[in-house]
Amino acid sequence: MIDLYFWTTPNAYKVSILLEELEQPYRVMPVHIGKGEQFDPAFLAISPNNKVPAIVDHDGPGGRPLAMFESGAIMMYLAEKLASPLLPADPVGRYATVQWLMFQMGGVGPMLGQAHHFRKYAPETIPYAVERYTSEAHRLYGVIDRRLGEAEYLAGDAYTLADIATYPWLRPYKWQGQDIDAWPNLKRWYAAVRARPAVQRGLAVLAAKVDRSGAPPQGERWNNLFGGARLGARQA
Ligand SMILES: N[C@@H](CCC(=O)N[C@@H](CS)C(=O)NCC(=O)O)C(=O)O
Repeated sequence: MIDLYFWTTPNAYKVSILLEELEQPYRVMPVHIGKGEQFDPAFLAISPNNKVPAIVDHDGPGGRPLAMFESGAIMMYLAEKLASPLLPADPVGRYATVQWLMFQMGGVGPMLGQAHHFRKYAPETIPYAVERYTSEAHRLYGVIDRRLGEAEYLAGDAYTLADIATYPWLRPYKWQGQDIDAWPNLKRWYAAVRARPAVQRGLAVLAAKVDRSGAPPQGERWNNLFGGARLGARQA
């Protein structure tokens, strides 16, 4: 059995979608990051960077429990454990998948996350930051669109971890100031990924567990996510 520690964020959806694609049984454990639950010592023992997602695989290597954080590493571990074609065995397909997964982890996630932050969550509008991250999001959408103009999926002919990792980050494209209609190849891929039953299940299973209005966090919740409470929580 796998425990998935999550909040309803793109990085956590990557793992629930993958677990659905792999048809693995798992339990979902909410970590309310607005309330500061990511700083609980029990969670920090699993995820020392105080972020979701994290997993505990109670049937890890050697039959022992294995705790992991960082969504890309978790995805590679699960796909490799199950010898899934979502992480192809042949070196060309495998490293194409790893390459586009790293592109998501190092580029798409952090940059689009900053676009969310400065466009939606920042307490004041900082035009330089809004422009910087909105235009970087636009550039990344262009990279994805060009890639999907030459291949059906990010890593080539087959749907892989790279697509699962990227899709949840593009869902809030309006938050990032982007227009999906401007990118025909990306739009074709987006519709194909969204139509997958495992994708729908992976999104629904987490959303059903939490009561979330979608309104930007304020007050104490903002402070736990972005403010000085974060340093105090680590020192407590
Ligand atoms: N690189 C990490 C990023 C994880 C991440 O940023 N998680 C956010 C939600 S999407 C979080 O848990 N934030 C809580 C915090 O920073 O205290 C991954 O891909 O797993």
